[in-house]
Amino acid sequence: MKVAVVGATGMVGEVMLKVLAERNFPVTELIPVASERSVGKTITYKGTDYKVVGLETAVSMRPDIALFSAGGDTSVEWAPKFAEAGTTVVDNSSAWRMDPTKKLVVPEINANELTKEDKIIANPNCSTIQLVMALAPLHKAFTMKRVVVSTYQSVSGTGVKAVKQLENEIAGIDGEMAYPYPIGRNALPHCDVFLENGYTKEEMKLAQEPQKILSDSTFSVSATAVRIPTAGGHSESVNVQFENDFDLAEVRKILSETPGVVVQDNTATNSYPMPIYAHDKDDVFVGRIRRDETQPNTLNMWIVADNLRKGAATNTIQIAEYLIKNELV
Ligand code: A2P
Ligand code: 11C
Repeated sequence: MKVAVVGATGMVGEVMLKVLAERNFPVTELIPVASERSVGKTITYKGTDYKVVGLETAVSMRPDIALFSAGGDTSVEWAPKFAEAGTTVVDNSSAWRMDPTKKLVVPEINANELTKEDKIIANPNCSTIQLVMALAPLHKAFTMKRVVVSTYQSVSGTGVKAVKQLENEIAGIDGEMAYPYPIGRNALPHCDVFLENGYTKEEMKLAQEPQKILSDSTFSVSATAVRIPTAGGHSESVNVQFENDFDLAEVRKILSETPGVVVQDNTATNSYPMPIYAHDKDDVFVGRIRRDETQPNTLNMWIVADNLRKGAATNTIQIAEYLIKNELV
């Protein structure tokens, strides 16, 4: 496969290259793509050097697959140009996620929706992916009615500038600010921009994307998204009300049998998911599984995943792997 990585010099792009190599993705020719600023720079992939090219050049090279993580504006303008040239685009930006003509895919849940006609496929938001990975099998078993989620999101979700802000604060250096306030020793109830309804864009992604991925609008999600000073890995406190009652042992069994989900839940040994353990792993970790004692049929749990891996690069590459395996590309 001729594979273009659009945004290859960025935070997610770099992880994409790492995950492609780790998983032995069938790359016959790699096309690293970035902005004009980076054209001509060298990227090393599996010991071979590749020159970064611009978007125009990349389209003319007609890759089989283009993995996009270069921001929404780049995706809006360029994904259709690649698609017209016959390339299948898997896009990690928010540009196409809620477009009714595009599929929004978490492979473990709804890759079976994909067809040869899908030339632009959307990868969900990082905090959505880890949430639905745990919710989907439980929804199947007990039917969700309402989810209340509060997130604890790492600075890597914002990008390089935010990682630098945290590092500068720790080192006591006055530098450029990615957030309106210090992030070290702080928590900002503010991920992405505020919207007219008082929610942030991140919170609305959590409210809307799960319904599309599960093809079901009979349940609702209410979200509060918070930025905390962790370097990598998003955490979520999740309260789920089901239509039907459940048994906690059954919940643990279902989750532990779900591919891509790892149950880490033993209070006797202080075993629970944490960003430092989820870091650099592809699984979604679930723990603190317990009954909400204030309301029938309601569960509390804690979900952690590496936002740059399963939340972004890994999920995108798993979609591409599915396309190849099923001869859809
Ligand atoms: P560049 O490094 O040349 O700026 P991050 O999300 O970490 O900020 O990375 C964004 C990625 O998207 C980088 O690889 C960046 O390239 C790339 N990018 C940003 N804007 C454009 C653009 N207009 N055209 C192509 N690539 C872009
Ligand atoms: C964050 N979820 O952590 C964001 C990052 O829509 O793909 C990814 C934004 C997106 O702030």
